[in-house]
Amino acid sequence: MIELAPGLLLHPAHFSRAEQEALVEAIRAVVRAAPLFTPTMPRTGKPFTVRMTNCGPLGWVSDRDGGYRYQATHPATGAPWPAMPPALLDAWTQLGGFEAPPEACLVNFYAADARMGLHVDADEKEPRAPVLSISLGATCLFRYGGLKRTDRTKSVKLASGDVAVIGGESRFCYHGVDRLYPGTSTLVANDARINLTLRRVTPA
Ligand code: MD3
Ligand code: FE
Repeated sequence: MIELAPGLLLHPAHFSRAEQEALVEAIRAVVRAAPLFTPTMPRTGKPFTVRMTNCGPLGWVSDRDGGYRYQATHPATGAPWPAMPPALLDAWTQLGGFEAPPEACLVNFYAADARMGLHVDADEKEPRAPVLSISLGATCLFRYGGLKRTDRTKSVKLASGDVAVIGGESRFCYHGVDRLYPGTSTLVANDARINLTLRRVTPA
């Protein structure tokens, strides 16, 4: 385990190749039940380059009229989100260090040219709970800074099987994904990357 910043813990290669393959299979089943959608920015309606879906009781969505929010149903199908795979709940129990279970697993699907701009995860109402992030597929260049957008940033590569736990003083730090590195993993086709973030949304 590496402490990148106070409360920002990186567990390199936490998941074995076989465990990563099983996670990808579980996420494929989630995507069959809850198809990937393209979120859009509040007010402007500008599309994200990352496609998303969710599993668990709540899911994160965003569109021009409704803005960023958690809701119990898929924005296109209206169906409840599929259950969280047990392996994800196990990872939260092992690494999350928080008494109550996660309520949302946001699935981010990055095609080779997708990015995520610098932002803070602030839509959750349990600030004591960490965000647990699982990287699968292509290595990415991840950027993280401080509590202000203008604070100096550092960068770290996140590889397939790595888990980051973002809590404590780092929970509301700015972060984003600058780029993917092609040819770094055979786990997901076409140099794509999948990121899973487990979140506690309501007060425990
Ligand atoms: C560092 N996802 O979905 S996860 C997101 O790789 C998101 O897809 C990125 O940011 C991804 O909101 C990064 C890791 C992460 C999450 C929250 C953080 C890192 C963080 C909060 C503070 C600092
Ligand atoms: Fe984030």
